[in-house]
Amino acid sequence: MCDEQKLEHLAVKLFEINAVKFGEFTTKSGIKTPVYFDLRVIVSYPEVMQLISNLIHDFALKDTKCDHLCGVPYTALPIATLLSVQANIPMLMRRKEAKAYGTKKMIEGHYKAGQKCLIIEDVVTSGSSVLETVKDLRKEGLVAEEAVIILDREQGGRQNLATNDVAIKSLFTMSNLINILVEHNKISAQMALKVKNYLNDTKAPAVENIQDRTLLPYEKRAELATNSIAKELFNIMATKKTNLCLSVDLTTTTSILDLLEKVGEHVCLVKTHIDIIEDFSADFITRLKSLAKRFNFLILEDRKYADIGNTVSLQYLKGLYKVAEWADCVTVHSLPGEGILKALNNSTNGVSQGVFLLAEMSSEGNLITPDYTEETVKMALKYPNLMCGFVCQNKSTFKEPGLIQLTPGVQLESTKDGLGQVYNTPEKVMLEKGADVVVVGRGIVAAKSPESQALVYKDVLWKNYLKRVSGKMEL
Ligand code: S5P
Repeated sequence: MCDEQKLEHLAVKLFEINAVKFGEFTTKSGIKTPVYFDLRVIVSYPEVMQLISNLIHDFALKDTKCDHLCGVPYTALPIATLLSVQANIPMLMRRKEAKAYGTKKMIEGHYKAGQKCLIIEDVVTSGSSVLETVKDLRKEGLVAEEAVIILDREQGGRQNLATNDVAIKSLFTMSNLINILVEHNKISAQMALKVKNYLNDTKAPAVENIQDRTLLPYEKRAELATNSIAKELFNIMATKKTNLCLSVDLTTTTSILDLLEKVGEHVCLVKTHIDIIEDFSADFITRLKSLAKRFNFLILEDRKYADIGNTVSLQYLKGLYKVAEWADCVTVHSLPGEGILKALNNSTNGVSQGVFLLAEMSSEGNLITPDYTEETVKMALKYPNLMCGFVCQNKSTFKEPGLIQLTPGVQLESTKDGLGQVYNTPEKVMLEKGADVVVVGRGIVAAKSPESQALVYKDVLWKNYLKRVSGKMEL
């Protein structure tokens, strides 16, 4: 039998075992429907199970590269199992509910973040069940972008899944299943028309968009980072339980070092403006580096380079400050074009370095446009080994989970500073604006007690981070 014939045979079989029924039915949600699917019954028919698994294998698995298969619970589980054995691709199992004791794991099996998982499902109507599984897989850092299904009811599921970056391949669409059944005299042309009209009139509701890097925990994102500094920063955040970056905008070396002695344990990153220091010396850098080591934080020089590649390379490597020798990462404008990234990429002979590209600014009336932001992100994605992430204000700016959103313009109370700076609250930047690392300057350095204020910021930021990765927040 050729595949076409096998499909026809399967369609007829599904009809004969009552896995697909025609008449007057009422769904769980109270909607009347002339067609009803119950593929749970197929477990009673080994021959049908075998047929489905062979067809999916030939149709979708033979030429697909994936590391795992995962069935959407429960109907697709036995099919996924058969396929896993047949194609020799390891399976993952998604729980429907977390265990009440022990690990809270939703995905069982051995896997690594970044691996690709193909989803298997029986019927797609709105796509919400596939999406539930995608969500849990993506929470583990797995790549879930493809689903193979037996039947697409053609009621909007394909589109709903596409908006969440999931492509589906189906053995049958409802229309071609109906056509086969008419051809084999299983249903009348009149019934076929009734079903087709019903499908046209009854679309499934749109589903939520879960395409959201901010739902992943930092330790998973560390595994997805392609730049070594970004990886280290994600890991520091996860171990120190802080995503606070202190902007030490002070003008003397002693004031900076004294402050870092007090707050170093609360921060993951220290941001400097090295050219505002009045008594800069090489000794300052030695002491700064030693604090970074002792308290386990990284150093970001906020130089905001914005010249042609050659000049930026000299500014980065030479001069009084020799930034390349001590800064783990630097901020860079995309304004001059790609040459600036090429120059930095070539500048450090394999020494770990990272770039945060400015895609948006916090200041009022800044001239960055949405097009500029989009082009900046595109430019950055060409340099995966160099890029730590973006200095930006919005979750939608980029979606790559291995990159970091560094968001300045944060204070507990004030909303502006009189010179154009605009502030958001820690809660807002974490829950609405997608910040990963949050930059606080004067909110801490100008406080009566910077030490206790740093702790306040660290705690409120971490509380909101936990809220968002636990999924217990409105998105
Ligand atoms: O858009 C931006 C980008 C940056 S890096 N807006 C900013 O405010 N910054 C920097 O973050 C700015 O240069 C300053 O060092 C810090 C914010 O300081 P604060 O005192 O307003 O919290």
